[in-house]
Amino acid sequence: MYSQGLIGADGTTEETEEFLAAFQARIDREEKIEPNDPMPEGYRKTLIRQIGQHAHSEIVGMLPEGNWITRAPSLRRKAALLAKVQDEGGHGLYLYSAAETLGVSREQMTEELLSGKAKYSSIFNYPTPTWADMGTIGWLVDGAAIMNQIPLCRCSYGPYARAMIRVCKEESFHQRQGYELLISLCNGTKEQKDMAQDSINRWWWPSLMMFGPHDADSSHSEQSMKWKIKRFSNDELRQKFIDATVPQAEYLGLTVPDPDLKWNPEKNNGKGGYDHGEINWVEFWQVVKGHGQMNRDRIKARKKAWNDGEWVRDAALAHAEKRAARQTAQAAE
Ligand code: BYC
Repeated sequence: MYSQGLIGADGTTEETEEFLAAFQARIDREEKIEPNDPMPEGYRKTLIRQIGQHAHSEIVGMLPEGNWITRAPSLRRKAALLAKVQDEGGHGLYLYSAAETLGVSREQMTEELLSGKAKYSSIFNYPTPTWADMGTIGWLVDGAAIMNQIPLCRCSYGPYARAMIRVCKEESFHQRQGYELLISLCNGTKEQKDMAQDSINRWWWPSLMMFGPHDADSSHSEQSMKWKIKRFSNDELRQKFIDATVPQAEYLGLTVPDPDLKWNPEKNNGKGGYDHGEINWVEFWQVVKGHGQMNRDRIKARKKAWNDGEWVRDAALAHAEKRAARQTAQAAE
C-alpha cells in the first residue's frame, strides 16, 4: 500500500523504484487513481496531454457542424443538430474539469490550444461543404470516437473514466442520428444518394486517421497501455472500427473508397476481418502539424470566441469574488 512516506518534504512525490512499483501494482490491481493520490509525474503529464487534447477536440469539433445549424433542412433536423453540438460543448467542459483535477488550469489549456502548442483531433480540420456531411460525421466520426472512447470508461484515472461514461452515452445518440440521416438520404433522390456517397468518399480516410499513427510509430501507446490509460492500441481500435463499419456502409448501399478492402476470414484469430489499404500518413502529419484545409479557420474561430467571452469570464469572476467577500464578512460578524 501507499504510505505518505513516499511524498517528499517539498510535497512532490519521490519516484523511487519502490514508489513506481507500488504505483504499477495499484494499476495492475485495477484500482482507480484519484486526484490526491501520489502518481508518477509522467502519468500526470500523459493524462493532462491526452485529456486536454480530447477536450480541445470536443470544443473545436463543434465548429464543422455548427456551420450547418442555420441551414438544417427541417425543424427536426435542426433540433437534433443543435442538441448534438451542445452535447459536444458539454463534453469539453467535463473533460477540462477532469484535467483540472491534475493541477492544470483551463486558462493554461486554452492558451496552449490557441498558441498551437496543444493538439486537437486531425478530423476537425476538414471542411463540411454539404448537408450529407452532418450524417457522415455522426456515423463515421462519432462512430470512431465511440470505438476509441468506450475503453476509456475503464481508464485507470478515476475522473477521466467517470466523465467518459456520460460522454459515450451521448456519442451513441450522435452516431445514431447521423446514420438515420444517411438512411433518409440513401432512400431519397439520386442526387441525395450521390451526395451521401461523395461525403463518405471525403470522410472515410480522415476517420481512420482519428485512431492515430500505426502502433510502431505511436510514441505514447506502450506506456499508456501499461498505465491502463489506453486499453487497446491505435491499430487494434482502427481494425475494430473498420470491421464494424463496412457492413453498415453496405446496408446504406454505399461503398467505402478503398480498392484494397477485402474480407479476410483468417484475420482476428480466425474470426475474420477486413484487410484494408494504407492510410496517407503524409497527409495525416501535415494536418496534425497545422497544415490541413481548415486548421487556420478553426483556431481563428476559437480565438474570437475566447476574446469575445472575456467580459463574461470577468463578470463571473467578479461576482464570485464579491460573494466570497460578503460571506467572509458575514462569518466575521
Ligand atoms: N489528431 O503516440 P500517439 C470526438 C498525436 S473528439 C491529432 O499514438 P496517444 C468528437 C498524439 O497526440 C476525438 N493528433 O498518441 C468530438 C501524439 O502527439 P503529442 C478526439 C494526433 O495519445 C466532436 C502523436 O500524434 N478523441 O470524439 O497515445 C464531435 C503520437 O500519437 C492524432 C480523443 O482525444 C489525431 N488523430 O494516442 C464528434 C480521445 N492521433 O501529444 C466527435 C482520447 C495521434 O505527443 N485520446 N495524434 O504531441 C486518445 O485516445 C489518444 O490520445 C489518441 C492518440 C488515440 C488520439
